[in-house]
Amino acid sequence: MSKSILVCVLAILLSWPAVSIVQAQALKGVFTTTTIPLKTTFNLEPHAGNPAFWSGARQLIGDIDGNGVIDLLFLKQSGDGKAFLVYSPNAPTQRYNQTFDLANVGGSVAGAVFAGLSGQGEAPFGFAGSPAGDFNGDGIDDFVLGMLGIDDNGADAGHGYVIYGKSGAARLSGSYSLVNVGTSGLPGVRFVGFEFDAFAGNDFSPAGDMNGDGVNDLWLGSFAANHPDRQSGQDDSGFFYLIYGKTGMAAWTGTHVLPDGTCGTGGIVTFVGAAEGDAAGCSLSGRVDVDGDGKNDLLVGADARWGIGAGQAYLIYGDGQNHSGKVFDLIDYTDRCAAMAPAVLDAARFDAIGTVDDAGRSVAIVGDANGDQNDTPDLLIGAWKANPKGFPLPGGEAYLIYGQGGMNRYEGDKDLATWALRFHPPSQVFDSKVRPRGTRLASVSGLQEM
Ligand SMILES: [Ca+2]
Ligand SMILES: [Ca+2]
Ligand SMILES: [Ca+2]
Ligand SMILES: [Ca+2]
Repeated sequence: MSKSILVCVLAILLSWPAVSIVQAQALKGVFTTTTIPLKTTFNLEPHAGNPAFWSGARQLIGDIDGNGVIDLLFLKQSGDGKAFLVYSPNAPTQRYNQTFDLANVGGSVAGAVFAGLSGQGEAPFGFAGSPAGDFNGDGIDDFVLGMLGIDDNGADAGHGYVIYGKSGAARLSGSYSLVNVGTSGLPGVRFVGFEFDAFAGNDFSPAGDMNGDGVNDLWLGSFAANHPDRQSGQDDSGFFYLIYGKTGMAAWTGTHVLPDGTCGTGGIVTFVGAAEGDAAGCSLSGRVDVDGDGKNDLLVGADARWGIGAGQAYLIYGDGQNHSGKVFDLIDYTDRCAAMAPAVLDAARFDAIGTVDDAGRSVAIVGDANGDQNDTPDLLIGAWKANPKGFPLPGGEAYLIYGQGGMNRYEGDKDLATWALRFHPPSQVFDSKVRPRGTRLASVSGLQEM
């Protein structure tokens, strides 16, 4: 497989109003240039309050209607939250140099609108979305939405909703409520955080096929869940999950509460953060083979926002095995469920430079940024509170780590000060209008050609 870099964005430093649709809330995934509507303009729905409450995410979400062209997702955090799925027309003449009004999505603009759940406190905050790949194996791409503040299973337990794409006349169109995900009204599945303040659904990433059964799998974050050894209610080590996609009659549907760290939940692998306050799973980027062994890997942030705030990111190498029901602890990457000969993951950890950097707040696996032609993807890690120049308020910093494969792949603990190329802003850019969730030099984004 030949990979070449298309886009490697160390974006950011964006303040309202420029933040509108270009804010780099992770353009995750693997897409081809011919499918991206590069010149299309979208008018965001006006909001009476603070217009900056758009999450600003313009995501390439996958081909959700199966017409061969990648579709787009826009997320809005204000009010009760909304997600706008916009289908890309087949004809390039219809796709480029057009202006669309998102208020017309589901009507004159082909697509569908998904409304959040009202009356649930912080429900809209953090409304996240991501491609899911083809999670039910029917040949059509699916996508996932998150509402981390949903109170269904305790306050702020959180939800992740996988919504299955459909093609032709059956494609999703019009308006939907996320209440119906997992029913015949809106085929898909709802995953629910296992406890109050778990914040499930804070982030996602498509995983590709991690267990070799031919069906795409999904990464799901729950970045304030408490470590199973320390159920103090204040621990917040964070969890993330690998959920294996299933096909045919076995495909996921209905509602499922995510595992709480106990062993044996079918179809799901649990990963628990190493230390109190780590926020493991705060950002996830997968579906790319970093070390060149033919198996997809994961870059995951644990920015320690609930703790001391130094932060780190883990690179976890996929091994192609089925780990259904296991619980891996990031302390030693070892399965907590096996009394004898437990499985151990291959992994590396990249540690923050400063003590309050929140390193790992945003992560992305990107193309071969240094052009060394070794076909090895590179890594981006954002540290939104880093302040290397000593500004009155931190401007943030981003780190580029050149990928290494084969015998040279990263193992063990690595210091970002040694291993990363550092990018920081020339002047302090803090702006009170900037969104609270990552517009300093902390959001990182990448795009790679297959
Ligand atoms: Ca499409
Ligand atoms: Ca599908
Ligand atoms: Ca799979
Ligand atoms: Ca790999």
